Amino acid sequence: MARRNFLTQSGKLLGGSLLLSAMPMGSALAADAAPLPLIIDTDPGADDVIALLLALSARDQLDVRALTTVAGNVQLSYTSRNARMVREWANRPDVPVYAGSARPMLRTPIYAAEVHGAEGVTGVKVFEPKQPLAEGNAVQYLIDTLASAKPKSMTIVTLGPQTNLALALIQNPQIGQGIREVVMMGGAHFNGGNITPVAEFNVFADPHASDVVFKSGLPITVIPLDVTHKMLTSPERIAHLRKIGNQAGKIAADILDAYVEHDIKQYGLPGGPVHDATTIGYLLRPEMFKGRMVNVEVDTREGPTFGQTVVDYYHVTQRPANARWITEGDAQGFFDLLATRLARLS
Ligand SMILES: [Ca+2]
Repeated sequence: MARRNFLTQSGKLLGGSLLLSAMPMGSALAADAAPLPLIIDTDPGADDVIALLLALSARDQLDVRALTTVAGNVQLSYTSRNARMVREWANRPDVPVYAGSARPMLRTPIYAAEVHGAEGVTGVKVFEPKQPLAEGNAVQYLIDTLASAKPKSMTIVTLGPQTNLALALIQNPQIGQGIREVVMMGGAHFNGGNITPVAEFNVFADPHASDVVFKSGLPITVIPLDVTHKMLTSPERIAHLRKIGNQAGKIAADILDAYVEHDIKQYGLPGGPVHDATTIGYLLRPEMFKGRMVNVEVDTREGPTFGQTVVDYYHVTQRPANARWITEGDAQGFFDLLATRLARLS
């Protein structure tokens, strides 16, 4: 983003004030603002695929500089291949894909193949994409990019375990200067967990990494299970995607038809959540979501609460707020947005 645009955008948000430190958390951009520069860290993952299609379809609002991959839903070789696959589906050869961490920081690796399929994507045929990975590691890419970025200019979206971002912050804490906001899918409070009774998968898969992120002092917005489990597919919503009639709509519908089956059975829900895509929905239409500033701590102790996000929702401690915790979203608005956006792809 050009310096001039950045100032113009800030000026609008702040009623003429250029006090960037006073910029509200959340990603509310003026409709005519320059596209938001961002990096998406991801572990595709069926819902990651929908999220990436949505993000890559929104060139007018999101300036996706790179996809960085991490082991999570499946092993790194699959998440990296799947990210390149989505890039090809979305016809975005301009977006580099960097492979990152193959293992979490400390814990034993875990995967979620029973939800996402052995190779990470449900319902569609996987293939080897033509375009290769970018040279270099995702962690180094984050360090190099964020250390030299304009102050508070880059949004980092994490859709999987936060290993890459945590390692980058450990190796060079100065990179925080370039970050406008971290928007993460992860955590659970009111909803309960989806991998243990209290832990959500992304945080449970690398709690030490999320602990680093929550203690970083960076502006953080969290899209937890509390909201994603309220924004569910329905047969009509999936049919609407299929009716778009293009490749992206068919892929999304095929993936979701297979992916939501597990959640509908497991949780007795009328439809399935599309966790990661909800996060991109928040970036595109933040006014559709509600939440509050809270203190979040991650339990990194071995035991039944390992990987739990401990959320002080009612401010019963004096711990300072370190994140915006989203609890409500406009489900129909989100699925309408998804259909409108995917119609722009081929
Ligand atoms: Ca994911």
